[in-house]
Amino acid sequence: HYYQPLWTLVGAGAKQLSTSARPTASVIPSGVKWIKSSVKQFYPDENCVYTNDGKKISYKYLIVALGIKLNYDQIKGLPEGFGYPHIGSNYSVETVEKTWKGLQDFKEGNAIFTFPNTPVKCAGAPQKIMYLSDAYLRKTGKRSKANIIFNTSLGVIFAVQKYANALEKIVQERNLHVNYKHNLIEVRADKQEAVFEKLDSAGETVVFEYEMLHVTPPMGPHDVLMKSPLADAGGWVDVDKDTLQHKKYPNVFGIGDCTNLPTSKTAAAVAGQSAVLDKTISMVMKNQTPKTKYDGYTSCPLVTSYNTVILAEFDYNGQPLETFPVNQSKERRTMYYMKSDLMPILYWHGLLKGFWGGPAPVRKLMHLGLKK
Ligand code: UQ1
Repeated sequence: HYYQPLWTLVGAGAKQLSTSARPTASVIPSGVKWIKSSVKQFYPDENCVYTNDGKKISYKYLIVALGIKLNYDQIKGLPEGFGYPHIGSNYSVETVEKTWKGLQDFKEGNAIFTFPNTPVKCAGAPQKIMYLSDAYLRKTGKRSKANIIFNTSLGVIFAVQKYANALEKIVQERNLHVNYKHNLIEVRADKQEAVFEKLDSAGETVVFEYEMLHVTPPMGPHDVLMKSPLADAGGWVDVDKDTLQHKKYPNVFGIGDCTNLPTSKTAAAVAGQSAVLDKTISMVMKNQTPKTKYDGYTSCPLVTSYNTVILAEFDYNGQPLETFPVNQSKERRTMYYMKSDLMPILYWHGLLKGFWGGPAPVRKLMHLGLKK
C-alpha cells in the first residue's frame, strides 16, 4: 500500500520511494477480512458483487472506494515510451523514480510538465514537480541551460483565485513558461519529442523537443464502474454530495476519487469525507435520515521548493477554508514540514485507523470558534 502524496517528493529526490510503502496486510484493521481479488461486477439490485476469481459476495451495505485509473495508454507512444530516458511520471510507482533520474541527467533544453484533459487526482501535483525541478536546477547551476514549460489542458493555473494569484506570481518571478489549453497526445520518446493538441484551435498540434518530460496521465473511472448501475453518465459512483449515499441504492456509499463528488480529488478530501460517511452510515443503519453534510473540503499542499509550501484548502464553492489563522497563500516553511513529515504520520496512524476525519476540529480551535 502506498502513501502517494509523498511521490511528488520522491520524483524530486527529496524522499526515498521505500518510505512511501507498507505491506497492505499491515494496514488492514484487525477483524477485517481481506479478500485478495478485485471486483468483476456490481449487482446492486441483488446486493452482491462478483470478484475476478469467480466468487459471489453478498452485502447488507457496500462502500465503493475504488480510486481512479491512470490511462497512460491514451497517449500515443505510452506506456512504451517510459522505456527511454528523460521521461518520468510521479503518478505511478513504476515511473516516479524516473522523474528523479531525468532531473539528475538534465543537461540542456526544455523541461516540460504536462496536465491532461481529464479529471485528475491531486491537481496540484503536475505543477509541484515543476517548482521542485526549477529549484533543483538552480541549486545545481543548470537553470540557465533550462527552458521550463508547463503545458496544461486547463485555462487557469489553479481553480481557486486566491492561490492562482500567488502561483501566477511565482511562475513569473521564476521564469516558468505556462502554455494554457495544451494537451499532450503523443510522446516520441526515441526522438525526445512531445506532441500537444491546442484545445482552442481544433485540429492544430504543436511539437516540443524535450530534455526532460514529466507526464501527468489522462485519468478516469475504473472499467468495472463504468459499465455498472452504480455509475453516473461519466462513469463515476453517483453519490449525494452532502451525505455520500448512493443516489439510487440507499445501502451503497462512495468515497474518494471514484465518486462524482464535485470537489478536487485529494487525500485531504477523503479524510473530510470519511468523517461524514461515518455519520451517514451510522444513521442509515439506525433507519434514520443522515444529516451531517460534507462541505466539499479539499486541500492541496502546493510544494513550491525544497522547503516551502502554499497550503491551499477550499470547499465546494471554491472558497478558501483554511485551517490556520495565517494567510496560507504565502509560501511557508512550516507548511513544507507539515507536508513532508507530519502528513505521512497523520495518514498511517490517523486516517487509515479512522481517527482523522480532516482538520475541521483543528480549524475551529484555531479560529476560536469565530470561523465556520
Ligand atoms: C489532510 O488531512 C490530508 O490527509 C491525511 C492530506 O493528505 C496528504 C493533506 O495533504 C492535508 C493538507 C490534510 C489537511 C490537514 C491539515 C492539518 C491542514
